[in-house]
Amino acid sequence: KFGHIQLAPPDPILGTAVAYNKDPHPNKVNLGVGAYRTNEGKPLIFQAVREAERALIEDPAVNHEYLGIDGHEGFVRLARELLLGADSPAIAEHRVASSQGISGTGSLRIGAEFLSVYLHPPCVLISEPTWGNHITIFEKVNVPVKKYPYWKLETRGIDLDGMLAALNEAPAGSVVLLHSCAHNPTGVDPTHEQWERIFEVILARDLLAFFDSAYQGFATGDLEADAWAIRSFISRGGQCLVSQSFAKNAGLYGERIGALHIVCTDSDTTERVLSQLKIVVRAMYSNPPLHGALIMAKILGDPALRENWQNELRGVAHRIIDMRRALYEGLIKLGIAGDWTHITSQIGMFSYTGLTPAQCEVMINKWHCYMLKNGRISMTGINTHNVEYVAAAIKDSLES
Ligand code: PLP
Ligand code: TYF
Repeated sequence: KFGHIQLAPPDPILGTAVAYNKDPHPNKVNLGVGAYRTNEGKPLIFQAVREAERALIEDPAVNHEYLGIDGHEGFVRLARELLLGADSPAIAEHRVASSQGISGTGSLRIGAEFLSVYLHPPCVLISEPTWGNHITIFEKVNVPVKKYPYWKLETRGIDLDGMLAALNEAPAGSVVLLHSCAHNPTGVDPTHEQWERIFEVILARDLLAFFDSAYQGFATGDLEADAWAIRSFISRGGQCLVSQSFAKNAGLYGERIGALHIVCTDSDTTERVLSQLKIVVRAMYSNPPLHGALIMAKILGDPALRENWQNELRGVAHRIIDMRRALYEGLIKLGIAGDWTHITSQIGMFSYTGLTPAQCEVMINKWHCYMLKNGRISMTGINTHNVEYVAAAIKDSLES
């Protein structure tokens, strides 16, 4: 029955972690997977998460019953307010259909399936480059995938003209996938003015925006500022989908906690949309996991815990920003050729270094600095102990 099945290639991102773990070299550096590490190279458990978990164990009202199909009501409400703003008119007008999702990926997946079944979009436009799973998720639900230009190598910045031209040429009804902040893998986000030009085209051409919010709080350290693009689009009357993940900003990677929000024009439509979204969920996994929802509901609903979380998150984002500066200064100190200001101007977890695949091979094979072959490094693997080593590795790779 199964003899004809061919071996699938490993995930190129998760594969770097496997290779890193196997390498016995004492100076090895993990610049592959986008997961936060402390300055000591360890995974971080947020204090607020620890406290929330402790409180949950003691709470006699907590049990392990099933959640509803659309998840934990308190979590979903608080998560939606965190993303869209507590004073969001769309929320006040009951125009947002929200369901808990299995982290960002699962929320993207139910959103993609919902679109495929109920809207039959001619295609989804995805940035070139993007997080690889975006492509696979839409392929799985048979929505044709097209790319819009995003990255301009010469400026190591955004190709806004290319992006707008692609949006202008897209068939009406196309879905446009947008990274709401901290673009993966480039680390390049549109400015507010650039976002406004993007939104003008989306609204004028009747396209449907699908925001992926995987890094709220990780770009600037400020949860409000990092939600600006989504809130701005909705304030212009835009309808959209938003997938939301708490993997990064609460360090809850393995708990798979997130949500999908669908912003509609009126409350009656919203009710019908949510009822159908629940049909999508029910056949896929029936109802979502509980633990992460309880943790986030506790943190978001408790002013002291919430503030503690936000402060620690700000520190995390600023450690990354500090490491950008340290890496940049390390490269300058070594007298590296060329302009490396993109290391400090890029935003979020990743830096798109501009290293060629051959130079990446030198980084990996000679220097044991594990990174993606497209030149992406995860800044979270850099710390005060290894930043000079990484700078030396980059300089040597360029000269090899
Ligand atoms: N979207 C982007 C752009 C990502 O980088 C990631 C990966 O972390 C995700 C979505 C989904 O992550 P998760 O499913 O762990 O929430
Ligand atoms: O891009 C990254 O590194 C993160 C983590 O299949 C990740 O988004 C990578 C690959 C994957 C799931 C998560």
